[in-house]
Amino acid sequence: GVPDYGSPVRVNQLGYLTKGPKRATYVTAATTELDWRLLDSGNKVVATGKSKPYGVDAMSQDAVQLIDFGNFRGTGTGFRLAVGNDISEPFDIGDQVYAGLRQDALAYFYNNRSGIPIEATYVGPQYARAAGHLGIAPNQGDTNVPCFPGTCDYSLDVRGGWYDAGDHGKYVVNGALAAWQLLDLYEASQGADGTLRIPEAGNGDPDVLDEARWELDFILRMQVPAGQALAGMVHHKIHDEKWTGLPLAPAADPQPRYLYPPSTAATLNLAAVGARCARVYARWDRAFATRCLAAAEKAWNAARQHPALYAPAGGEGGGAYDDTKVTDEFSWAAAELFAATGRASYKKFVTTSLKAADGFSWQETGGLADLALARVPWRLPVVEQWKLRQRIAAVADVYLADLRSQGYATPYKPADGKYVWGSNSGVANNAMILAIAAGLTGRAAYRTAALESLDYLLGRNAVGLSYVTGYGERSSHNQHHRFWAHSLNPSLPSPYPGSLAGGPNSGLQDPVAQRNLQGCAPAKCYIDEIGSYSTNEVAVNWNSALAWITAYADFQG
Ligand code: 9MR
Repeated sequence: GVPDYGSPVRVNQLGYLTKGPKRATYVTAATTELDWRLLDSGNKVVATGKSKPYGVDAMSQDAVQLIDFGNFRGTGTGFRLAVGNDISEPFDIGDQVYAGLRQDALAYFYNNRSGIPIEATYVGPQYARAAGHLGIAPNQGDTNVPCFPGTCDYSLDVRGGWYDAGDHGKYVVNGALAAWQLLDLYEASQGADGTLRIPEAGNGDPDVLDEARWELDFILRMQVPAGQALAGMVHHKIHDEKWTGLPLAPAADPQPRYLYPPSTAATLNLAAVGARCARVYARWDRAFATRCLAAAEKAWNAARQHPALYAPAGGEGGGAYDDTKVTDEFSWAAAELFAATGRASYKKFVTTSLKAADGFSWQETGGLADLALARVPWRLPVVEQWKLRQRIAAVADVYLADLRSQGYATPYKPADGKYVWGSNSGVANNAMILAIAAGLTGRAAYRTAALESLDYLLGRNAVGLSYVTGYGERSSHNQHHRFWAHSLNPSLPSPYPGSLAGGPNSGLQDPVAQRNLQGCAPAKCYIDEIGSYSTNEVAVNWNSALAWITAYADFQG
């Protein structure tokens, strides 16, 4: 049958900032301008205007018109936008629209912690669960995890960290990226103690740093100990021997778990995030900062000695996170180590810069070198500061043009016309780059575009869905997750509010997508079913992107 995309009037179903952009997209075959009405919660018309014909949006194949109600200055809840008889989902307008999501996007991480009970005090009774993977039967990890047979002969205590996604694996490369993004979020928009509902609230350190530390402690445990052949290198990942079925609570996972061989990429991820850790925690916990830097430098030196240990594709029981190009990881790690220490010996290894076509992801980290330098401009000569700003602005210009030129405004527009696995993180990460460019240059258009990117994630898109659970009248709520598996077992909860779905993926890389989405336009290759892991999974490195950009938006309100 024809999928239900809800109202043809597509809006940000959470809401719009009083002093932010306010645009919507209307799906219609009409080619002449149309009258729109903004209705308040009492159905009173509070603004009117004319839509702008657009034509067919390439990524969705939808014929659309654009609506701009940015001149409206009122605030409130329950607004709706109408064209003829078509009426949008309701939304708010105010300065605080992102305050709740900002926190819930971060609550994702506590909910997905390994090695600690998730307590009702913080998340409510529905979401509480026993600690996973503390070596208590039937769990076989993670306190004494052996290497995959035949790869080495020791075991490590690698408890803690966050589960990657819908599965119970823990992977260094994207885990490090997610932790890095929370540390960067802290630097960009600060954040105080006592703002999150986590056990560490009230300990004196900002909560977002406490949350990031849960992962950092795990990543540090993944480093090969002194005395071993590959000392200082970092195990790529730890996960189950075989893929487990759904649903399955972490504490009920009976599979053997293994450490998979160290990789240059994982090692450099520790070097990068460890260096950032050292810089950010210096004023909060000097001992931890010192530990982070020591581990980061050890990792850097080990990676220099073993520059081509690549994680292989394929395998059983966990994601591959394979990568055979690590020049970008070397460069990012060097930039973070330079940012932390100021040493020229690191700076000379910074060889990459931000590129619009790449943005950044767990696999492509070259652009992060520029984002690292952007946090420590005083370490650069004035001419280099200027060049750095120019480079980031040039990328922001591309994303701005991409956003302005699409029917559903988004800074994500892949050149090959194909949406990738986790495309929603591409949207959020590009929005982050726009926001950083706005800060560096003071150009308002970048800020506007960064904020408008959130409209796409929250409902102004080709499927008329907010991709964030619990935010919006129509929102994703069947994401692929072994514990938040309500659609498979009604006694289990739905995803925690604030969980971002991976989003449209042209690749149709799972059976549910293959059965339901044949021939889909890129921006419509999405299905809110728990079995569709290639379009509808959650992941730490996607929610970190959401957390960053919602913190920014909240700050702008
Ligand atoms: O985010 C990853 C994406 O970039 C890859 O294309 C995909 C296939 O290798 O894997 C994604 O990561 C998944 C990981 O392999 C296993 N845990 C869930 C992750 C999110 O779907």
